[in-house]
Amino acid sequence: MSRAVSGIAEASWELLTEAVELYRTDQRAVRRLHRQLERYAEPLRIAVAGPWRSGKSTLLNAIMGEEVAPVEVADGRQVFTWYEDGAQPRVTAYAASGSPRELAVTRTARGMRVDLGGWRWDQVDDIVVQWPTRALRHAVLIDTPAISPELDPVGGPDRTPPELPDAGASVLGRVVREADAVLYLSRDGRGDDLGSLRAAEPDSVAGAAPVNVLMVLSRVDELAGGRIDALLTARQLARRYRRDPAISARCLSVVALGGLVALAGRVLTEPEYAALAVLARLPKAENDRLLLSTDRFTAPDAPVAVDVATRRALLDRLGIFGVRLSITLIRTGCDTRARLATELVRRSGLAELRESITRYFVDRTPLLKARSALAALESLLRTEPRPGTKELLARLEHVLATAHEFRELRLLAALLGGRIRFEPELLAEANRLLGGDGTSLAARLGIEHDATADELWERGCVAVRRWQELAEDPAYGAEQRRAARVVVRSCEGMLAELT
Ligand SMILES: Nc1nc2c(ncn2[C@@H]2O[C@H](COP(=O)(O)OP(=O)(O)OP(=O)(O)O)[C@@H](O)[C@H]2O)c(=O)[nH]1
Ligand SMILES: [Mg+2]
Repeated sequence: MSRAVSGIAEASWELLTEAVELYRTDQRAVRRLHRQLERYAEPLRIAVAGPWRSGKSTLLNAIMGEEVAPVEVADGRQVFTWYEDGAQPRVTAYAASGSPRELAVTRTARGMRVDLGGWRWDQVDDIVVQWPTRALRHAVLIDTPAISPELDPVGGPDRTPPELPDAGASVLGRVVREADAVLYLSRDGRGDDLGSLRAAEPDSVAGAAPVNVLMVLSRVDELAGGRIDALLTARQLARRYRRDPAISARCLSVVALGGLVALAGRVLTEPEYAALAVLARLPKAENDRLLLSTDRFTAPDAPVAVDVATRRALLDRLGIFGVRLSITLIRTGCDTRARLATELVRRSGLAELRESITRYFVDRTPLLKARSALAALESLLRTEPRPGTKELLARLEHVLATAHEFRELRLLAALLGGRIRFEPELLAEANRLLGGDGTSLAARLGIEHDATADELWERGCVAVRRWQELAEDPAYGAEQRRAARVVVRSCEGMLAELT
């Protein structure tokens, strides 16, 4: 843990332990606080949230590299499904009352079906899936129920959403209380629910540290009418959104993901590849006709040597865009299952998503946990006032306002959102020094991982001088100079780590 980060972790821990003392006569409050303290030792919790059918479960599977999600729950039930690392696959249900219960599981083509064994669905709040995979080593992923009934923005055969009685507000409330960070999926990039997510947080934390959300443009293969360059278009769109102040004020970054293509790449089988290869051998004109629509592709009398059941299965696995893309890729050199699978994953945007999760979430684990703890403490202090809570609240606000780690994140967001401007080169450097390209010393100083301490020191000194000068340069406005001072403080923190 870097020195800078341990600062905020310690400060928040201290406030929580003082609150335990303050509320010692209130068993419920003390339990709440202890639960928060326990979370410091647990893995980071990342919720996958978003509108109905935005691709949440598919994204989870793509990350895990297996079709595990969704765990089928009764329609309309607000169950959170937690995926955590475990030696053996195991599924446990948790209810508000009663002890946890291990569930029998059947794997289905689309995830897992569980047998509640005598419990009713309305008794279950959480299902915990332990699954042996490296992807869960540093974080717990939470599949959450839809928070709004977003109707298909791109047209298509989706059925109508189930009734979501007040679901949005209650799911958002739980996401805020229980997750440290959020992957927010949106098919159109509007992110209407992001404002509600902020509104569900206690005021001081929401205002001082608004940055624990990554927006994922999802199902992007359906953009651009499913044209072969849809994924590329989506990446450009994500880049544009990143620079949009209205969006960057609400999330750390925006990444584009073709979830279905990513998952297909991770689980593609030899028979699936073989069927695609047969299609790829058709004359191009015939292929184009066949792939004009899903109806044509799955027509029983289509003149192809791949039976209709297999074609339907390919469509389920890849979507019409994925089938088109795969055929083009096979034609242009992806001539084995492994090559095609690798190329599908590469084009899907999965690597960028995973990198962003590492950079913005996993690398900032202590900070995000401190943020969660402070949010929980703030809401307790506000809802259950007693002598002494006012003072503690003031100290909490002081920690939020002065902790350098939060200042860094606020400045990063302001720079990304264009609210504070510098010349492009300086902007890129500030972004890097503040940890926007990764929080390790090497990443911040823009130097190879195996750099010596002397090289790092040298770089740090150059950076600190440049930003000190900038902080005093009258050619810059007050806001820019203030920003430069925050960058100086980041550099000083790095130099302190090197001594
Ligand atoms: N074309 C395309 N379809 C996708 C993609 N991701 C998911 N889908 C399809 O969209 C439907 C919903 O996907 P899910 O992953 O279950 O979405 P969800 O957000 O978990 O849905 P709910 O939990 O019901 O709100 C399924 O039929 C998926 O196959 C994608 O990247 N591209
Ligand atoms: Mg789902």
